[in-house]
Amino acid sequence: MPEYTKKDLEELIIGKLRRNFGRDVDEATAIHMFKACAMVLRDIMSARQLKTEDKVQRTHARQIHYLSLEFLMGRSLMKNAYNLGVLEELKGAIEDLGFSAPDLFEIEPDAGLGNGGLGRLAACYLDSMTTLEIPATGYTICYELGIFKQKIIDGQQVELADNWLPVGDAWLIPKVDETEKVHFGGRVKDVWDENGGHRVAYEGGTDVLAIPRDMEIAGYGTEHTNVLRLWDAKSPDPVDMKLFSTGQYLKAVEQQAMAEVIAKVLYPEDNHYEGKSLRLKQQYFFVSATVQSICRKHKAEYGTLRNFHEKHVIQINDTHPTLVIPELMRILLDQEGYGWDEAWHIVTHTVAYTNHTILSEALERWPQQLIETLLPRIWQLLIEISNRYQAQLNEAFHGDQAKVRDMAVIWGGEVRMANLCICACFAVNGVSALHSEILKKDVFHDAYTQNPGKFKNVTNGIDHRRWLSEINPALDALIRECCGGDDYLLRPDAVQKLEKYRDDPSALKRLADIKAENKRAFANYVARETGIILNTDAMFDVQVKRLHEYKRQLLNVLHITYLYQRLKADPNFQFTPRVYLFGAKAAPGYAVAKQIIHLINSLSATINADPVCRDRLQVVFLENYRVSLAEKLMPASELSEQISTAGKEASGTGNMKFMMNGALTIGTLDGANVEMHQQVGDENIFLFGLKADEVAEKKARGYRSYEYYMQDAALKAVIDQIARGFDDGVAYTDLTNRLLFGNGAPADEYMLLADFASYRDAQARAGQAYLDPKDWSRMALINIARSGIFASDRSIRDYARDIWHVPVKK
Ligand code: 26W
Repeated sequence: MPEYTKKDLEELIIGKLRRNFGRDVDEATAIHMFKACAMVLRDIMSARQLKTEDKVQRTHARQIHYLSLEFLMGRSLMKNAYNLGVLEELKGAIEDLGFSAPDLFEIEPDAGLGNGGLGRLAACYLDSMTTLEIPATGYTICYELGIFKQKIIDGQQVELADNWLPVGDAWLIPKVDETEKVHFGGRVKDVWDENGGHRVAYEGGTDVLAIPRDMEIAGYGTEHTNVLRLWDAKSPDPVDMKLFSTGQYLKAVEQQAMAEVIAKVLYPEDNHYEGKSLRLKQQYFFVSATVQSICRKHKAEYGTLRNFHEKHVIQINDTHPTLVIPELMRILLDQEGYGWDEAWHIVTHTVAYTNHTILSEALERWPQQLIETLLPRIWQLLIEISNRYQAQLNEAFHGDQAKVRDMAVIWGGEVRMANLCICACFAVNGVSALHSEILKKDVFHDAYTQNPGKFKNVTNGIDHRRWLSEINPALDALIRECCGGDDYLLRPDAVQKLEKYRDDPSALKRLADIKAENKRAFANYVARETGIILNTDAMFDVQVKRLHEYKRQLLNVLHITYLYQRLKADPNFQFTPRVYLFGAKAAPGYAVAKQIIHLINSLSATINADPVCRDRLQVVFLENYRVSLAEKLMPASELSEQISTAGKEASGTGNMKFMMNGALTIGTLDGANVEMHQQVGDENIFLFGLKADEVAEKKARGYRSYEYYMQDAALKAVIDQIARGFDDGVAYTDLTNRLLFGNGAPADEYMLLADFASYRDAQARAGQAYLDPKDWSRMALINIARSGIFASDRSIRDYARDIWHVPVKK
């Protein structure tokens, strides 16, 4: 029996409409209605959150603070109703009040406060930490504009602002009384008191207010409720009255504008570092507000920070929040008056670091000069940390200067954030088995030899309640029937029981029917939104993820072009009909990525208009790929493209979403694909391509893509055609020159040509397998049955056991 009946919810919604919007139901717009529903659920959650907070206080439990510049939350109405166990009641209430529940769910804007994998992972982890009853808080910036909205105009990406707050703020609770002040710039002065005690004082500079806007996070099957704290930036003075009264109107509001731009927009670069001063301001603003807030609450509770590290873990999500290290030092030294050693002990027993990428262009290296002017006190502390560490390294490596240089925190006028994390954190983890091995063997090898115990692995996971049960109700129903009820919602391993049905014709038929129905539903959606009619009889072959060269969307394009040429040359060419679906945002400044999007659209226009491709080959670029689109697409997908150059994709999490929804994977042995392969075996996945060590070896020996081009006539024909272009007359010689000659980068840096033949074979194997629907369905069932290990509940249990040392719900 749910705590709230349909009738209860109706009354609460009507009350909200009246009190907050001054309207009765018959005058309410859909937006009013959405907001009223959100606020009703918000109230339920916030009452529970107060109880959770009381309990944490009473039990003095150890808390997790998950710091991330990105939380890609997506929509929350259905999710929260689901977790609170009132989804059916809410739908009923909405309908009774004269609205369509599906339409209302569609009105909610995605909270797109992230770029891709890293941000979505943080969102899944919040759900699992809460469901497992871990006292945890997420922290991020309340960006006014989330990840840009993508429009495709004349085949090319155009970015539009994503102004989500006017509707999305229904979930947020401002906590003005918990405002913190963050200081920038100015000068540091040493002050000695009469006893010779030393203190620092600041002269000049500016303050920015950080105002929390809290989002409540409901767990599933528990009353435990956590919070995602989103910091908004405001100037302490609305206008500078002195300037204002002397007629300098613009100058008077300048400072306010400066403060408020900090929370204006999410940086849309994924896996690419740019040393922008505003980005550094964002990082420090967010980190400083967070640490101050944690310390303030801790002191109110315990009266001291001496036991801080016993009560808190600060998890650093990639290096973006690394300044938390010197910021906590600053508070302990300057505000609490602790000595260096005690402060350092507390800090280094509090912070833990997760690495999410080994791409060198993603490594953050902040220029000294930027930090020095923007954060003078932090700079002093960084120098001290760096000097002490360097002395330690000199001793440990007996003065081996090459090693000391590689591991240094400050070197050549730059602060290397990853090295700072390695130096200060009590745990460092990668996000898949392969990735964690590469960190130990390669990226952080010397640090690993110094302190092997510090290095851990936690393979990523996804919130299976959202990414399976909620978005794929038909599959959810099948699993419940086969696995003895809804046990699997809290015990994801229970999906294993599905495997008993691997040879049961009726179960396999049912699974195939579910997929077919989901394909039709997705095709209907695409038809409504775009007018494009997808061929639901063909295999849905899907590659959706950020556009990046290492992810090799271009390899997929090479292969589609190859199929097209075969068809043109021989209209009787036999192959399994495909609908190739792409979805990808390119960072606005990433020209090559934008050209690849343009190319996909050129190819798509040509193929879709060519009668020879009718019912056999279709290519569609889905505009504005985002969480809410992924939720519609995953249940309809049949082949999952996970084709990055081995060694480059830290883990991937889209791969797991596809697997759970019964798509088979075509992929390289990269990231978590390796562990997926371990689960399902050679027979249930389409592997191809060089392995990570073979990639490295080939590179070392001198890889020449041109030789593949010259030796494989089909490949040559494909590349030549792409260079010339398709029906729209746009030539892509920039891209093909990059593959053959480099154009500034190493030629074919990501080894598409080396993997092309192997990829083509794997595609053919997948096509062949699809021709036997029963066998395909059997492979899909095995994939689903063995996907439980990729639930984020498992990941969080790993973190809790191996890194955080906190208890979790049994
Ligand atoms: C400073 C610019 C920048 C921005 C974002 C650098 C790096 C990032 C992220 C760390 C990139 C990212 O999202 N990495 C992805 O993290 C996922 C979650 O662990 C992994 O599944 C993906 O493989 C990894 O690419």
